[in-house]
Amino acid sequence: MEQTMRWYGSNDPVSLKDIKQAGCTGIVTALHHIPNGDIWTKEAILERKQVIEAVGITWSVVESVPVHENIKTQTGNYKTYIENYKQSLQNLADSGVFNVTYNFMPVLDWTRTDLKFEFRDGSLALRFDLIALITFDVYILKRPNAEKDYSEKQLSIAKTYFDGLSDDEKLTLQKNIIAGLPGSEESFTLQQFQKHLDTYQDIDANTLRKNLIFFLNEICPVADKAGLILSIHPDDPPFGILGLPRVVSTQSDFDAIFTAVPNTSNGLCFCTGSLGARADNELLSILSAFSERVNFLHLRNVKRDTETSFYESDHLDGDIPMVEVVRKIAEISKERQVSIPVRPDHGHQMLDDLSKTTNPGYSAIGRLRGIAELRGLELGIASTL
Ligand code: DNO
Repeated sequence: MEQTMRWYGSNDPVSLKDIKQAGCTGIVTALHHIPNGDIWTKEAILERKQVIEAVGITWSVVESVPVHENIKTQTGNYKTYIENYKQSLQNLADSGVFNVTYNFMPVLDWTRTDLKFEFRDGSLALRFDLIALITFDVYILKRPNAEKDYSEKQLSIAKTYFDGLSDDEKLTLQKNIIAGLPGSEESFTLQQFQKHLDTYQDIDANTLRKNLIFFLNEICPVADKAGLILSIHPDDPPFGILGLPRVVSTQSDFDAIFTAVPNTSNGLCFCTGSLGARADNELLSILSAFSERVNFLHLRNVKRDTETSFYESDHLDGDIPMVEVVRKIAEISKERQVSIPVRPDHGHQMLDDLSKTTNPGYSAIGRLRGIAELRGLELGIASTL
């Protein structure tokens, strides 16, 4: 695996030199300052590339070139946004950056309800609890008809939970969900958020899938020709939230995507933490089924702790069989003769980072621990192959 870390640009409290010292040879980054939907110019791409290369490392993966909401809903100027997307891809390839990640999650990118969950060793982890999400949905956002999506039991547990929250805690929950986690390019007020949800009123999973396939049929030929590989990131969490449709959550979702658009550039980002939040996702089976199409790896573990929640555990400890996953990746890499870029996906806020302002999930030390453990695991396994 080619070891990388995500870097958010010059505002990131973790520097390129820090990432290099963690043993990484590659960087995962995006031009976050460019508004969603606009073309990434060659100048802007090359400028970022030079900053990275000046430290003696390379820009391995773009995460993400965001997909404009109009493309997902096929409304407004979506055709222009698709043309812009193609141009950004071409400009990336012309600048020597060939691996591009994106997602097709409606409105929100990844979602957590608690950004400071105290892990058993005192470090802080990210957590998702459906009850907290229902609380937000029904009692804070007050989405019209939201109650219909939940059982009586869920609603009553959520009401008790809501009644126990202070005003500050309610605000924190709201912010955690809609103020934008690192990497998600959007941040909303309650009103704006509801307006965005409304645009999906007539869009069910079938329509969203159709829109994704339309988009892929447009961009994949451009990517094929330019020598680019694309990696769709799975939904996080991998099930419907807030009444929104989801189409990148399971093995059969991937099947539908790759069957409809078999182009060689059409690949996936194998994110163990996203997929593994769902007990019925067989990670090893997904990896085997699409072994040729895995272009990028996000390795982290999750622990499904109650019926409704999961938290991000240590990289080698949790419900994901990380040893088997890395063994399978080592086998695939050997067979394909490639070194697939990997990043330690998230890490706990720990040690000195506890007193610093860090991007949730993206502090230096927790990720350093993650990549170090994964590197050791891979070396150990490789020596047996
Ligand atoms: C969270 C990330 C996501 C992911 C995007 C990909 O930590 O895994 O932000 O990068 O969904 O487009």
